[in-house]
Amino acid sequence: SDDQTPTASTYKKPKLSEHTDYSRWRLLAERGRHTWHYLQDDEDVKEWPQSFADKYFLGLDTHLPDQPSPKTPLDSVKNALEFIKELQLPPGHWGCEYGGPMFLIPGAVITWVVTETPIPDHTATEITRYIFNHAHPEDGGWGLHTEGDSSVFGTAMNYTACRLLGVDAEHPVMVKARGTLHKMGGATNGPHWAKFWLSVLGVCQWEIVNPVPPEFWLLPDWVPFAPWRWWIHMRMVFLPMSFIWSKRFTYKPIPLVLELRKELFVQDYDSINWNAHRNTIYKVDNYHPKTWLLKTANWLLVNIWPYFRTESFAKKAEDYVFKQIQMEDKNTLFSNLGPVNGPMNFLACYITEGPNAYSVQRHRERIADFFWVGKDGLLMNGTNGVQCWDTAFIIQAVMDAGLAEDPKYHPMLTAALEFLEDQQIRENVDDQDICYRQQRKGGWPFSTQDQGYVVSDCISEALKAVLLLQRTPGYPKLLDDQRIYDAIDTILTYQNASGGCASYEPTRGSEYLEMLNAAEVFGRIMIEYDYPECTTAVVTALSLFTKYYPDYRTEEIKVFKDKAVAYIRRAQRPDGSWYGSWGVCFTYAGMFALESLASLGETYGNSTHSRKGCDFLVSKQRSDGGWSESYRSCESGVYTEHHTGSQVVMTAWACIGLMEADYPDRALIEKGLKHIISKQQPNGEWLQEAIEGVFNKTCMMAYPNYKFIFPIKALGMYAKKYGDIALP
Ligand code: LAN
Repeated sequence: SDDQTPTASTYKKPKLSEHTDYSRWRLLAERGRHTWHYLQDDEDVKEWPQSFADKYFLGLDTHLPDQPSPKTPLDSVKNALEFIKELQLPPGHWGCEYGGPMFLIPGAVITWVVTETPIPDHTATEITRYIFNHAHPEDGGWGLHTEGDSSVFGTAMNYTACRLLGVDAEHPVMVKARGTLHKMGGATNGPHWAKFWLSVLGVCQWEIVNPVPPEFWLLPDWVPFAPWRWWIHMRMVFLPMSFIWSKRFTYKPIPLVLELRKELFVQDYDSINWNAHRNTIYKVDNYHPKTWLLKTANWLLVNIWPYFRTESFAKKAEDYVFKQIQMEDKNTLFSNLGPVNGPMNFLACYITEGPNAYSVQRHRERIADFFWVGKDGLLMNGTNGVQCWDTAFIIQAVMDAGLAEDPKYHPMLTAALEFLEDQQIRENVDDQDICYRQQRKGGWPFSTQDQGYVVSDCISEALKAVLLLQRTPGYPKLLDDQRIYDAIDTILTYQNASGGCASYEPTRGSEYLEMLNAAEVFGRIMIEYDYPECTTAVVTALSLFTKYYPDYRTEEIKVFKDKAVAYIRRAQRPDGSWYGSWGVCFTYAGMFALESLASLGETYGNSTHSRKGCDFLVSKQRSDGGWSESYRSCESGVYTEHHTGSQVVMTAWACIGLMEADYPDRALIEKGLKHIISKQQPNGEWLQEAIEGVFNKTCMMAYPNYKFIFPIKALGMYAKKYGDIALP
């Protein structure tokens, strides 16, 4: 057929080497923005020396001296602070490799290729190194995330990325992965998002993609399933995806695309009935099977709707959607909400405005912010960074340890405070109601002000850090009262009728919307839910605020807190646990929930909820004193132990929760803390263990700075509570 004829394009296969010269990589941190640079010129290498942080992230030798061996909890904290002090970046914040998801790089690579964006050899080399390093040790495929079982999503997408980056089809890694892909039924068994990206590239045909009609965006707001009601990550992905789907954009059939058509399927490309494979899916990919309702809707959209879909109405929808895309680009300075909608918006701009448009240039620059060079290679982070979130936690951890007034930590904390001051969001977005954005003035984002999306708990944690630090003697008061009130005003918009708080916005739609969840690989994605973690951050921020500002919106805050904690009590399971959505899993949520209860004076001694919560955690303590929960808990909803043994981060979470609740058996907490200290390295650091975070039930997310933050917090809390004594 026509589209089997190879066409010339500017695609140039990158030249790969085994690895790059690590001594040439540098992280540039401008305000919060991160970009990695590979210095090819020896002069530049001399002029811009590699920092401690660069070396640490790259896994190079950092030569930090051994610290005196710790005798007390605070000794251990101080050793750790010596280490993380060195990791602070020039603008005052902390960063890290923020990996986990294995479906992000391929979206970016496909976008680069189809938008004729050249891929430098060093970039291609390090991305393939990362993908190779994360192939499944047994079957050579890739999973949804770095610790997951091989799936078609992971394998078909990463295989394609490697080939586009210049890996030969007969390379042993490709041969093995292809074998696994074929065992899983080939790319026609992929989930919706895989079929989408492969159709963009021209390896699949669009009939295999279940419909993504942009017309949805024209629904009136009152319609119960209108997109503005969806969880923000879903609607912001659905937005450009619907545009690209409606355009049926397909890349030119360059020779490599024709080769991939031969490699990714278990049958001859020409014999594939694409429409018949819309719903075929491999079992590992099918965490959330499509409901009868969604299947019916898809059937109608495929078989009936085309007879009614007029060109002019489709055009109207596309135009409206593109306008929304442009608002998202403008409001985030082209950073975009995340690493999925970022490349898709990029492609939508390319389709509409052409290869040299201003918007396309800006996307080409901005996509770099998601990339990070780590010891395993170049990866795409889950967000454009963790700047505000980790910085707020580090400040709080030092405060909890009572060390903020120690002049030794003064420069570090002052710079951190200045960073949070700089990153506070000062205005709402333009046309907030038209683009359905949440009030954000006075808030903080998870990553950077440029990205600009505030989150209930990110505002709260940053606000706590600022309130605590700028009232500590010796620190400047950088935020005046009005800026604090702005933060509170925004926080107070977040409560749901249930009393709980969600993430980016209060919940806007019904749980029934989950029936329209089309991304088979994730669960609980369609709407915002109440989260014990987010709710706790808000409750504790409000408590702290009222302590310092007893007269501002006092009554509302009291009612808010009471309702919020009532939600926390209701969310407790009969066994005393809470399910965590953003960290693994019952241990993480348990820590927060116990803190919420404590903030209203409910502790082990006087509250059944607190007692049951503690008893649950205690029942999971291991004989070495530590805790060790596996990410499998998140998928299954049942507490599951991790096979690798006690984990420092989880042990810290459990100990913090128990201390918040005034758990009476101090020896039990001491045993946990002793485990943490025993794992500390002579230079003050802790080493990375199993993955700590999660989203959407199935996808794991690494939080590398948690191994510093939570041990410091736990040890510091202990010292404050019981005195800085050698642990028995
Ligand atoms: C994050 C990271 C931070 C996280 C916390 C602040 C910890 C949480 O308490 C609230 C939710 C939030 C902000 C969050 C939401 C979902 C994110 C952005 C992520 C887990 C990081 C990556 C993930 C994003 C959805 C990844 C892209 C994948 C899609 C399915 C669109």
